[in-house]
Amino acid sequence: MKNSPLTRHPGNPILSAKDIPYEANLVFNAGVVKHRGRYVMLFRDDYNYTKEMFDDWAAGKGELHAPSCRIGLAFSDDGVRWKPEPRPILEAGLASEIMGEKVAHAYDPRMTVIDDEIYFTFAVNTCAGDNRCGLVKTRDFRTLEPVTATLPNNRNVLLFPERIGGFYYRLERPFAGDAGDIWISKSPDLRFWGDHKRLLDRRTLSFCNSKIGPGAPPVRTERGWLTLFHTVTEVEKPLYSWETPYKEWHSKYGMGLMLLDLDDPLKIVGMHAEALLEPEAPYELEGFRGSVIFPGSMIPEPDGTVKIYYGAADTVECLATARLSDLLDLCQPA
Ligand code: BMA
Repeated sequence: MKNSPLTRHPGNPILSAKDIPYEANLVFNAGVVKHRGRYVMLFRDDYNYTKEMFDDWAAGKGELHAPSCRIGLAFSDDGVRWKPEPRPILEAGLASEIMGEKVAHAYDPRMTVIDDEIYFTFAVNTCAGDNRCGLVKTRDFRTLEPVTATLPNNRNVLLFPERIGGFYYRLERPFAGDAGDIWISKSPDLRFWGDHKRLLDRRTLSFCNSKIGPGAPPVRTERGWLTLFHTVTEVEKPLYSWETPYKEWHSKYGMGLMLLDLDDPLKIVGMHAEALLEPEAPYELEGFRGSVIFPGSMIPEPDGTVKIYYGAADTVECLATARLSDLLDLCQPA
């Protein structure tokens, strides 16, 4: 494999459908935090959506239908071995209440701890035909307190873990027309967001040719806020996907890395000039949508390493580790 400061965990995938005690077919795109001494994971569970369904359809035997997406919860003492809770925590019904309109799916959670409180964002597909992001606060994952929700179309939102100059900050990816850049905005109270600014223009990156989106909530380091994002490269040759021959898949997803100014996160102070991780392992290349790496969290550890959690092939959840100092050294002045 390519020379990278990242090490894929030998036990990958660290969570997949077989580990879930309720109906699950694709378990991926998780958000993870360390809170009060244990690791907490929210993961996306697509169910009622199997490879057999596509195989049967290709053999002229069955019908194709869309997946149902919901969000599950798991805990871990070491960040590697996970114990999923017996039930999902957020399905379309509750997501509709939170969003104030009927939604069909809840997916792609991103979690942040601020002042010892857990917040998470999640994407929804609305029955009106667009996508939005909700933000909730929770103590126990049983009661989800709605905080705010975005306009469409915006399904990638994540929070900084601290106020900066008295304001909360978030990264997001509004998605209109063919635009798909990373934006930053701020809020006095997590509800009302303003001073929006395009933070990273995808056209400035040499290692992708399509949209980008925020991936892991920023981590405070001595050199700046370190954050991961996802990048999309459209390729000519169809990539492996269960959907083929129904629909070809041409989008390769990778991981980018950048550093933002600690006091003024509207300034990019460092950028890794190439992808930090690209799909290469079998579990990243083969699945519902092969060649997809979708980062959702980066957790700094006391020994100077970080744990990076990412969804692979829209099918399983994986872990990679790196030395924080190696990642910082990769970020060249922007
Ligand atoms: C994005 C989102 C992600 C998914 C990715 C690749 O647009 O829908 O949930 O992992 O596409 O299919």
